[in-house]
Amino acid sequence: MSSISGLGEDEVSSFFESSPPLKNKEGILEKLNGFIEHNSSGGRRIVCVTSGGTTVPLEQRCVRYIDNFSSGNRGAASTENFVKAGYAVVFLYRSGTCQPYCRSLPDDPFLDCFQFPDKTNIQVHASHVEAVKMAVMDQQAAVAESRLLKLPFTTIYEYLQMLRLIATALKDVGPCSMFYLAAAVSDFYVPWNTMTEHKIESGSGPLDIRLAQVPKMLSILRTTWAPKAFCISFKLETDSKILIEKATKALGKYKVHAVVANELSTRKEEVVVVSSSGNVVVRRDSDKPESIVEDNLIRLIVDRHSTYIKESHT
Ligand code: PAZ
Repeated sequence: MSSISGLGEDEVSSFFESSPPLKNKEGILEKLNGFIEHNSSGGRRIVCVTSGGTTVPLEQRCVRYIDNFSSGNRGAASTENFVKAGYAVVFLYRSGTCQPYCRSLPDDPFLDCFQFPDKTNIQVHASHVEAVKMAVMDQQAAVAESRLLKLPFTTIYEYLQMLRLIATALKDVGPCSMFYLAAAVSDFYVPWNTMTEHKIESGSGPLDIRLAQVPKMLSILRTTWAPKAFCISFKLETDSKILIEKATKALGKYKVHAVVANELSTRKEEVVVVSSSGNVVVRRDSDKPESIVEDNLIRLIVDRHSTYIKESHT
């Protein structure tokens, strides 16, 4: 059943009411409020970057789950660029996915980066010295200046509860706040109260699971949680023929300020920023080997955010 406003508020309420409570909610809120207070009182812009995929547990004592694809690379690279542009970043990320400042480290950094010349010393391999030095220095600087707050999630339940906490905590920051929603969020889930507690038994033939649709939280974020925030959502497709059409539809439906459209196989080379002022293709500078698409993307988004803030004050 939908509410009169058509936003599906009933579905949203029942999603949250039936979700398992967020662990350490008070601790998260305390960190979040301190971070927002520190940065907003200094006049700094604050962006919430979401990153990585959400899981959908199939059992309450979860052994099996459905996952959404995302390495977290986009969110991590974008976070670095936002910090460079002067923003404070709440990095809401899937545990175990790519982290800011660690993109140039090997996948298993501790095992690959270090060596023991003797029993009491540890050294970084010459081949990784530069990458480790930059990762440690940049990350420590961002955290020491209170410019980076990392909050991990795993399940769709944790992600949406944390997004709501962040959005409502940022409400008073108004136009100087931004949501940059690069996480790959499940469209379907098993409602907690219909989920079996224990591991699903095998051996009795094929498994039938009925997945419910995850209520669309983007409308609620825009209208209720943080209506004055600048909001960028993402659209991923594997069929390039429908990508722009889908992104344009999402722009109209959720009233976000722009939708970043990307195709799975080319997502590291180019994206299209779809907005009411037209579509802009943003590419990686292919003549510069170090260049990543997020360098140009964040420049454009920051520019658009500046215009939005100016217009909000007039
Ligand atoms: O995390 P990653 O760098 O591997 O990929 C980024 C992405 C494709 C998940 C992101 O750009 C994106 O499109 N997120 C939204 C996905 C969606 O449509 O649900």
